[in-house]
Amino acid sequence: MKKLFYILAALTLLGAHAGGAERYNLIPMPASLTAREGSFTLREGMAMSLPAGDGYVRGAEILLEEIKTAGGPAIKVTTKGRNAAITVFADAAIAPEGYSLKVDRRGVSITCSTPQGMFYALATLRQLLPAQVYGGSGSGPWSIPCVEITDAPRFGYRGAHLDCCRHFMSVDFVCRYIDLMSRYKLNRFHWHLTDDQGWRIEIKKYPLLTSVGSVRPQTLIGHKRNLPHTFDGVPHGGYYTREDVRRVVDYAAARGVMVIPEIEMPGHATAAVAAYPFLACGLKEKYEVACSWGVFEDGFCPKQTTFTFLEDVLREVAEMFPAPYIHIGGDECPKVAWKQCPHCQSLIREKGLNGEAGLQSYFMHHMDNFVNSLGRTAIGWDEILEGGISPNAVVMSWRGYEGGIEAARLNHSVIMAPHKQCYLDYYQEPRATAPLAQGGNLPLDSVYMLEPVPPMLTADQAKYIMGVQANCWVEYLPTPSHVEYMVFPRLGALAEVAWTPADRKDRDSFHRRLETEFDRFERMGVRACQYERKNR
Ligand code: TNX
Repeated sequence: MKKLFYILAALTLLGAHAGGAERYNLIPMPASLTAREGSFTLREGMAMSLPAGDGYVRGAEILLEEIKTAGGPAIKVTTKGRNAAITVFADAAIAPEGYSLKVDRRGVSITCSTPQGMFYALATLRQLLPAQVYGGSGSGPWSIPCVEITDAPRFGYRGAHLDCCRHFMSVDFVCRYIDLMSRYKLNRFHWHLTDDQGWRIEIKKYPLLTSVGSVRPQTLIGHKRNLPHTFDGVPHGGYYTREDVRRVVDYAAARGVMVIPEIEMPGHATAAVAAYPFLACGLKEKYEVACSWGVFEDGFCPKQTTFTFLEDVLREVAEMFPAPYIHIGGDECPKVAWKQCPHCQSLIREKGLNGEAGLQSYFMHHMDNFVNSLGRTAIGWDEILEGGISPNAVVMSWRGYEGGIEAARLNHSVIMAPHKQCYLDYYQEPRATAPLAQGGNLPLDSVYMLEPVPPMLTADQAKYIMGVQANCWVEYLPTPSHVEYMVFPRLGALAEVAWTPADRKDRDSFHRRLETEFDRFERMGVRACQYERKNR
C-alpha cells in the first residue's frame, strides 16, 4: 500500500514537471504562462518577420546570431510577414516593456509595442530553446516547447550596478555584464565611475582627472580589518574614453538597457581632489588617490570654484549619456574637513544652515538644480534626505528600507537597494570556503525574498517605488571572474524580485529553474558560485 502511494506520488510529480512550469526554465518567471503540449522546431532557411523600425532589426539579430554561432540554423530577417517561423506583430495596446509570446506547432508569434518588448520576448524565447544556444556542445534539434505567455514587468526600474573604481573593469567586461543582466530583463545599468580610489571617466576640460586621478600607486592586500595593512606596490589604473562610453551606451541600448552614470559628491572624492587640490578645503599640502578602502575625510569643498568644476563635469557627462538620470552620489561624506574649514564655517553662518548636515544638503540642492537645468533628474544615495531633500531628486535607499519609506512619504521617487538584501559583495556561502568578500551575509534566498514595497506605505505612496537594484562593489573583487562569482546566481533572484508579480514568486520553483541556469552559466563561461547547487 505504502509502495503504491509512493509510486502514485512520484507519477503525480513527474506529470506536474512534464506539463507544468519546469518544462519552461525561465528566469524571471513571466506574469502569466500556460503550458501547451508539443513543440516547434527551427530549421535552416526559415524566416523571422519584424515590424518596420531600426530597433527591431538590431534586437532580433542579437538572438539570431547567437543561434547561428551555436551551430543552429540561419534564420533570415524580413519585414514581409508571410509564412515566417517567428512573426513579431506590433500592437500599440501592449505595455511598452510587455509582450505576448505564443509557440504552437506551426511557429512562434510575438506581440509587442516597442523593440524593448520584443527584446524581452526574445529573452524568453532564448531560455525556451535548448541550452546549446548558450554555447558549448549539442546537436539540436532546435525545438521550442509550445506555450502561451503574457508578460510585463512589475517595476519599471530594474537595476544592476557595477563599481569600476575600486578596480578598473575593461569595456569588454562592462559590456558582458550588461549583456548578462539584459538576459534577465534588467534594464538599468548604474555605472559607478568616480570614487576615492580612482576617477574613471575622461573629462575633456579637466585632463588631470584621468592622468592623475585614475591611477593609485598601490592597493591594500587582503581585508581592511586585517592589521597591519600591507600593500602590493603595484600601480592600478584605467579609465573610459568618450569612445568607450559610446560603445557601452550603444551596446546597452541594443539590449534595452539604460546606462546611468554616477559622479560622486561631496564625499568619495579623493581621486578628484588628488588631481585638482583646489577642490578640497585646502587643509593639506598634498592629496593622494586612495590605496585602501572605506570612508575618507577629504571631500569637495562647497565653494564656487568647486561648483563650477562639477557643473563642467556634469555638462560633459550629460553629453556622453543620453539617460534622463544622473546619479550624484551623496553618501558617506565625513564632515571633518568642513568643520575645520573657515570657508565652510562662514558659509554655514551666512546661509543660516543647520551645521555641516545643512551644508551637505545645500551642496546637493545646488547640484540637483544644476542637473535639472541639464534636463535630467538627479538620483542620490539616501543620505540626501539628511538636512532636507533636494526638491526633484530620486532616492536610492541603500542603508535599509527607511530612507525609501521616508522619501516615498515625501512624494519622491525611490529605488530600493537595501544593503542587507541587495549587496552582492557580501558573502553568499560559509566564509571558511569562500573567496575574500566585503563581509555581511547575503544568501541567495535572502535576495529572492526581498520585497521592495514596504507594507506600511499606502497605495499612493507605494507608487513612488520605481523599482529595485543590486549593487556590486569591487573592493575585494579585482577580476571579472571574481565579480561573476559574486553576482551569479544572485542576480537571477533579484531579477525575479524586479520583474515577477509578487504572488507568482515561488522559491522552490526558482531553485528548480536554477538547475538549467547553472548549465547555461557553464556554456557561457560564467563563473557562478556553485554553493546553492551543491548544498540543496
Ligand atoms: C558602502 S553603498 C558604500 C560603498 C562601499 C560599500 C561596500 C554606498 C552608497 N557606499 O562605497 O563600496 O558600502 O559594501
